[in-house]
Amino acid sequence: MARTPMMAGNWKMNNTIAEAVVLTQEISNQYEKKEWDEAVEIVLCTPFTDLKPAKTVLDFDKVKIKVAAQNVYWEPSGAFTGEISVPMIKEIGCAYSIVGHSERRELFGETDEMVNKKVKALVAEGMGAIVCCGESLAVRDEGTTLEYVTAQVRAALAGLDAAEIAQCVIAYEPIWAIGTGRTATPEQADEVCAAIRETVAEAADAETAEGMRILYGGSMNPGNVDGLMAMENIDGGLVGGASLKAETFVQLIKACL
Ligand code: G2H
Repeated sequence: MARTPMMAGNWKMNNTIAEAVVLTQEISNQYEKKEWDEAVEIVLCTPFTDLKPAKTVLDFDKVKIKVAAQNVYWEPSGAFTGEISVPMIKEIGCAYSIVGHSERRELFGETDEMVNKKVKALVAEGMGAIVCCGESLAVRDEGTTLEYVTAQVRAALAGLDAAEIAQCVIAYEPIWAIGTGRTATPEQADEVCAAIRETVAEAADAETAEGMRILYGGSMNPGNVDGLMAMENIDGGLVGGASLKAETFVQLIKACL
C-alpha cells in the first residue's frame, strides 16, 4: 500500500500571531499546487494562539496545508483552567493534534494513560492524533529501545479499534536527537519504526499497519532528510527547528515528493 508521506512542522512555543502570519504566508507562497496536492500531506502544528491566523491565511490562499494543535485536553468542556478541548480545536479547523510529545511527558508530567485519553478524545471527534513516542539516551544505552517504544505505542492505542487506530499517525522521536543536532541514523530510526508498525499490526491488523504513517522526529533537516525518507518504514517527519524557516521547511516538503 502506498502511504502518502506527511511533513509536519512542530513550531513548539514559537511565533507570535504576526510572525505566524508571515511564516505561513511564506510557505503558502511556495506551494506548488500540481506537484504537492496529492503527493504529500503538509501540516503546521502551531501554538494555540496561531491556529486561527494560520488557518485564515491558508484558506484565503486555497492551499492544501493543514493546521494542527500541539496538545489537547480529553474532556470536552468544564472546569479545567488553562486547558483547550478537542471541540475547540476542531472548530478552528484543525485536522490533528500532536499527543504525548516528549517535552509534554518530561516537562508537564504527561503519562501513557493521559496520552491514551487524549488519543481517544480526538478520534471520537473524527480527528487525527499525531502520537509521539521515543526513548531517552539512558534507555538506548541500556539496549531496551524497542521494548520501551513499543510499550508506549501499545499504551497510546489501548482500547481503540482498527478504524480508530487508522486515524492516527505515529511520530518516532528519540529524545536524545531532539533539538540537539544529533540525528538517529536512518537504520536506527527504521529499526524502531518497523517495530512500531509491527505493534500497530498487533493492536489493529496488518492492513492498518501497512497504511499507518510513521514519522521520524529529532533534528530532521535538509541535510539528513533524504537518507531518512529512503527507509521503508519512515513516511515523513515531525520537524521542530527546521520548520521555523519557510526555506528549510519547503526543502523538507520537497524531499517527500
Ligand atoms: C522533535 C522535533 C519536533 P527538532 O521534538 O517534534 O524537534 O526537529 O527541533 O529536533
